[in-house]
Amino acid sequence: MTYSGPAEAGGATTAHLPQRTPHPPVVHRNPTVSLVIPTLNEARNLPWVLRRIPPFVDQVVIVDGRSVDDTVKVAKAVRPDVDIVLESEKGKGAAIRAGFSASTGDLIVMIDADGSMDPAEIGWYTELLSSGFDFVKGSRYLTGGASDDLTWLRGQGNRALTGLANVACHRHFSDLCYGYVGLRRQCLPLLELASNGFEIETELAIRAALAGLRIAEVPTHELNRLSGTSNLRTFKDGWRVLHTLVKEWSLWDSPTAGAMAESMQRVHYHEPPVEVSRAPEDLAALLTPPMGV
Ligand SMILES: Nc1nc2c(ncn2[C@@H]2O[C@H](COP(=O)(O)OP(=O)(O)O)[C@@H](O)[C@H]2O)c(=O)[nH]1
Ligand SMILES: [Mg+2]
Repeated sequence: MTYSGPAEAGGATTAHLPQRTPHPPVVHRNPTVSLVIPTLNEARNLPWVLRRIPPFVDQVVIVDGRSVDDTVKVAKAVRPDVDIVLESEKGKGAAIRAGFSASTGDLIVMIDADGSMDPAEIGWYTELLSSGFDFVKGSRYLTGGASDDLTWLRGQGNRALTGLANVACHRHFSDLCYGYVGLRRQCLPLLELASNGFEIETELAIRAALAGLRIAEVPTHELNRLSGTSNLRTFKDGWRVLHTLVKEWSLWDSPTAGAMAESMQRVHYHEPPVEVSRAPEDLAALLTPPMGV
C-alpha cells in the first residue's frame, strides 16, 4: 500500500509520505483529536456512528439542531463522555462552526451523523494531518472512493460546482460538496467561517485553498444514510453553494492566487471494502437504565 502522488497539478512535487498500513493508522494521544458531528433527528443512526469511532479520538462534540427525537439521550447513552452543544442558529454550517468552537483537539475531523460516513476512516485524515497537511478532504471520486448515496442529479451538480471552484481558486478538488473533512485547529482563524447551511463544505474548501493551506484529498466511501431522509434540498442548497463560490471568487485578492497548486496532494489507496453490520439498534433498550440503577 503506497501513496501515489503528485497531484495532477503541473509540476507538482511528490509527497514524501510514509508507507500505508492496511488499516487506518492508530494515532496516539499526541496530537489530540476532536470529532465534530452535527445532528438533526439522528437517534436511530447515532449508535452505529458512535460505536465506530476509533479509540484514539479524544473528544466527540455533537451539535444538535434541536432534534425532536431522542438524539441527545441516545448520544449520552452510547457515549457518556460526549460533549453536547445545542444549536443556537439553524443549519449544518452553523452547527459545524459551533462544534469547531467547542473543540479542544489539535486536529479536528467532521462527519455526518446519518451513518453515511464511516468513522473508522478517521485515521486516514488524522494521519495526513499529523504528517504535515493542514486540511484533508474526503473524496468519493478518487480511486478507492465511492458513493452509495449520491443521486444522479446531485452528482452532476456536485461535478459542475467542483469544476467552477477549481477555476475560481486554481485547485484540483475532485469532490467539492462533501463534508468528511479534517483540519488542524490552528488553521481555523485563517478560514473565518461564516456559512450557516450546507454551503459550509464549499466555504471550508475554498478558504483553505485561498489561505494557502497544505491540502490533501483522500478517497472515502459514502454509505447510504442508515435511516431517515436527507435534509439537503438539491436546488435550494445547490444555489447557496453557487452563491458562496461567486462571493469567494469576487473577494479573492490573494497575492498567491494560482501559485499554490503544488500544495495539494491526492492520496490514493486501494483496499477491499470492509463489511460492517448496519443492523439498527433497539433504542428503547438502549435508553432503559439497567435494573437497580
Ligand atoms: N445541528 C444540525 N445538524 C444538521 C442540520 N441539517 C443537517 N444536519 C446534519 O448534517 C448532516 C448531513 O445532513 P444530511 O441530511 O444527511 O444531508 P446530506 O448528507 O447532504 O444528504 C447530518 O448529520 C444531519 O443530521 C441542522 O440544521 N442542524
Ligand atoms: Mg447524509
